[in-house]
Amino acid sequence: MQLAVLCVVCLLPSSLALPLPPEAGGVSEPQWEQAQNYLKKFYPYDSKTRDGNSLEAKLKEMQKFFHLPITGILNSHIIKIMQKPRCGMPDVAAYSLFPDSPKWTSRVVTYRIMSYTRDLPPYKVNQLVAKAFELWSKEIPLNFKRIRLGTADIMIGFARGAHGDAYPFDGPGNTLAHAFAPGPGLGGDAHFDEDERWTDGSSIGINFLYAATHELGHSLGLGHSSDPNAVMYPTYENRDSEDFRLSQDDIEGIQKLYGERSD
Ligand SMILES: [Ca+2]
Ligand SMILES: [Zn+2]
Ligand SMILES: [Zn+2]
Repeated sequence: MQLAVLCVVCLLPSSLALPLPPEAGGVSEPQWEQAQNYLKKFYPYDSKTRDGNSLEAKLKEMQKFFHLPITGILNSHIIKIMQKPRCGMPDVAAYSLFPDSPKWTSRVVTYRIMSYTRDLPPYKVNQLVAKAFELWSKEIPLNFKRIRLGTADIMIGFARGAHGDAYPFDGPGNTLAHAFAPGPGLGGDAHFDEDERWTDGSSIGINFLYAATHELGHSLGLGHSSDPNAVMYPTYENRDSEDFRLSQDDIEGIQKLYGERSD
């Protein structure tokens, strides 16, 4: 399971060099802690550079990803980005660690919704998940079929805290959801933090259609994009749910994996 393998690497704290350079002053102790945790979590491991595992290198990776000046120095602007609610998957191009980009090989991919949120009626969740799949399937020659029993390729659910995989959720805010790249078992599965307040756009909260479209992008094999207009951008931005759609960057990414839909 590709992401599990990746995260075994990222969860080895002993291999991390501490701390950031002394210029990193001007941030409070809790912010410093938060920054270290953020960088360890979302910039887990870079096999390409020799010092890719130092916090300074991770900070530079993050600055590059967010199109900021690459200084390796922590400041209040970066802290602000770190405090935004976001997806729980790392920003490093995870799949580039492996020779083959994982993808589904059958033309029909099944999904099952295992558990629901108390924030939305179940029929609404079903509708929004179907819509999220449709946004992707419009662009690629894959069809998604919902099943109600048994094991589906993509198992979808809401959970809080520790929920049976190696990536416990963290209460309200910060990590909103995560999903696994295509593969057997946990592969393709998408989990949403039940400690968030989920909305269909009609009230305050995290837009579930947006989050579902993003997570299903991972379920189909896409990593994060550094294009702020992309659905696959890692931080959550409030979007208009009415004319919400994939960006050109998302479409190019998914078609690179699966090709174009011909009908
Ligand atoms: Ca959370
Ligand atoms: Zn993500
Ligand atoms: Zn999970």
